Amino acid sequence: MQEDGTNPTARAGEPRNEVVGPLDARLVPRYAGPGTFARLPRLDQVERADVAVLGVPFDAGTSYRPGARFGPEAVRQASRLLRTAYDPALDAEPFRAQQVIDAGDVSANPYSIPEALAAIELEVSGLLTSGATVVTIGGDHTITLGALRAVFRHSGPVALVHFDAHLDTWDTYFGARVTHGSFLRRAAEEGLFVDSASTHVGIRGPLYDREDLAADAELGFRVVHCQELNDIGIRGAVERIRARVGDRRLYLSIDIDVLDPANAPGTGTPELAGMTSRELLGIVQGLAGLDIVGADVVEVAPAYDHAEITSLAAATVAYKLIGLLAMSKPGTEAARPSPSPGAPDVEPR
Ligand SMILES: [Mn+2]
Repeated sequence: MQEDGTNPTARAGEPRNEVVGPLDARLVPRYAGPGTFARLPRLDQVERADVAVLGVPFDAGTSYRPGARFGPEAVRQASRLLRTAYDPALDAEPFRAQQVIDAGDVSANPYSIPEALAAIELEVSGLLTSGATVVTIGGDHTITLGALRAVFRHSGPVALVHFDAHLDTWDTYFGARVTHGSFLRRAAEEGLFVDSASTHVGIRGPLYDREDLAADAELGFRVVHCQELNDIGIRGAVERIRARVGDRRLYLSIDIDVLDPANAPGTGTPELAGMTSRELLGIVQGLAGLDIVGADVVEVAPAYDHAEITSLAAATVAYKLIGLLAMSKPGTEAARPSPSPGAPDVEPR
């Protein structure tokens, strides 16, 4: 919105519904305008939201490089570069098919992981109750536990697809049970996901112990190891993930360190021989049509980034996630460029 109350958003031609989109980059330069994700409206500028982008600046769960607390702002800044209206790879209009907003940041206590997680859970729960699906921007990976708890309360146990170089199912660090390397074991103990439907994608690198993979498998996870992509490719990875998920509700958690350090240097625990950004986007796009009830992109640590490589990767992945949500929502057809002849009008949601 502009100060005079007019709305210079984001579309050529007539609005199809009441959705308030991002600023139109052909009218307001992408380096200008609000600092929200993709220059979207804020929650208080719309009546309701289908999708909320929520920042969680928090990094007290990190085990090596700190700094992911600055991730949400870096991802928002990098998201200015996105051309938002139409994604040909998905044939989707992510910000027209649904009302997407930037819900700001959770005020997460940097001195208390339990209090931070409670704040995250409360915030995500409130958004879910209001009818919005939440795409969380971290923050270190610990924050996913708060989001998963909220999604569990709202939707029950979900299938979990976890993109990461690391298992994140270790038991403790220095006696601490909730960290960015152990939150998934806590999530398993709490029954937050369906263990027979969950997959790690992109795992690689040396481990603390020979038994780590077996201990992880006992929690129900199956793994698409990063090295397997050499043989099975994007299509094979997508097939394996989709077969595991089935028609269950799905939570997608994407640690940006699943990318190779060349594609994402600005992260807390980089790991060599990772995915290319093309592979990651290809696999994520391959999950179109699944019933996504929550998602996050985490572990951008801007102090180690160069030329916004990592934050742009995270912003683009978040944009893809929002595109997937547009495709999994009833009413999507109304936002397609060419609705099939005779299709009934769909009310704005
Ligand atoms: Mn992780």
